[in-house]
Amino acid sequence: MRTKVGIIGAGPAGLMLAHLLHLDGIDCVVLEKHDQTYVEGRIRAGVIEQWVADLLIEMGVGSRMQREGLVHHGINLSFADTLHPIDFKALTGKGVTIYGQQEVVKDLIAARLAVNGPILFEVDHVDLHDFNTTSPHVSFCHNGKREELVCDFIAGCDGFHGIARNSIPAGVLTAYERVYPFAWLGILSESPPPSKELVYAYHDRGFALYSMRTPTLSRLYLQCAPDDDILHWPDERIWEELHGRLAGRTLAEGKVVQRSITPMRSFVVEPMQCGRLYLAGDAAHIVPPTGAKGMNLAAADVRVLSRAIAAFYRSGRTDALERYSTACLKRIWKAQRFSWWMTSLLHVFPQDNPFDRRRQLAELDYLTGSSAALTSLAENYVGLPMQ
Ligand code: RFL
Ligand code: PHB
Repeated sequence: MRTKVGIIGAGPAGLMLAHLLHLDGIDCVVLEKHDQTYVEGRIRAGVIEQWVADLLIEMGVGSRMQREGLVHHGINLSFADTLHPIDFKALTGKGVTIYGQQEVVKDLIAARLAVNGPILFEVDHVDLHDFNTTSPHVSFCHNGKREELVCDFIAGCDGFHGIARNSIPAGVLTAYERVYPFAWLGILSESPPPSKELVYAYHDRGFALYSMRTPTLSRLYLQCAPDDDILHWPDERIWEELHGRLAGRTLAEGKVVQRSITPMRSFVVEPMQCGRLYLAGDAAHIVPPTGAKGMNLAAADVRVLSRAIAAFYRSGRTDALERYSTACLKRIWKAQRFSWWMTSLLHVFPQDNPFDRRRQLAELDYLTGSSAALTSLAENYVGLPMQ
């Protein structure tokens, strides 16, 4: 098999890259470890920055999002028994769209299949070769047969636990990491959310987030211990904590249809490339989900990468490809800073003492009383401008 770009992973990064390249007339093959049902059912992100929503529409894959997505113009912060609305529209003129990541993935897979774009599910034993030459190739197993994909470029879009980053020889990458002393327990519940806008709650019992997918389907999160076991969280305990951490609103309970625990980390590798292998999305960086930036950063990386690859095929120029990491990392580090700040502001850190709690409350009080501080939160949340 031969193609121009071999893409490892059919998450948001790999699928968006495939469609952007297709729109530029550049062939690619997507290789995915799991089956289509699994990939389309994986429940994760929900918040799409306005420029990403605009890009999906421009790419011709945004019509269902426009129909079914919920446009939000703000969030609420909850602390000291009070709910504080923050109006992004008034502060920045922009908003965000709430639309599940798995719906974006379904729309992108449908678009890929509609143009007969090659996408192989359930591939195994993926290995990357010779990416320090002009003729890299990927070996893998599919339907019990060993296959070889020869390409000009490889895009490692295979997430944090993928193989692309670890295929790069030792000493090339520098990793920067912070692991947080807590995790998020997330549920999907067949019940209406407690507020029209998302609620981010700081509470002595720990952080909680009240989000949604539709007006009758809630996505709810609780701060829990990093080594917590989902078996220790029967429905009654989950609801008791969700009620207890929410100020001034009643929360309807519903059938819990999904539950999982996600560890929290900040992680970046530099550079995000080695020869003709380019890392994009979670393969290169992880943010704690408090800032809702992960999928949006994946979109930013692949927009930069697709343009650099298109410039190469148009004119033979390699300068944009050489600058790929530098161009992406400026935005990534700002999103890291924002995600770390939101996380530090809203979670209870086990090692904190009463002074730290008072300082956190003072910061929340300052934030909600200062239009300068609120504008800073709002412009980061809705997404900093793309260069
Ligand atoms: P993905 O989505 O992990 O996709 C990687 C794909 O690669 C496949 N793969 C392989 N394929 C072939 N060979 C191999 N050896 C392979 N190894 C892996 C995998 O099966 C998978 O299909 O990475 P990608 O595309 O970079 O996308 C990143 C996003 O998924 C992630 O950043 C977000 O989900 C993060 N995130 C959020 N992001 C937002 O922008 N807004 C949010 O509101 C938001 N909330 C969240 C989140 C992530 C969460 N969790 C569960 C981590 C909330 C949560 C709870
Ligand atoms: C979600 O709806 O899943 C969600 C919303 C906001 C976040 C993280 C996740 O910060």
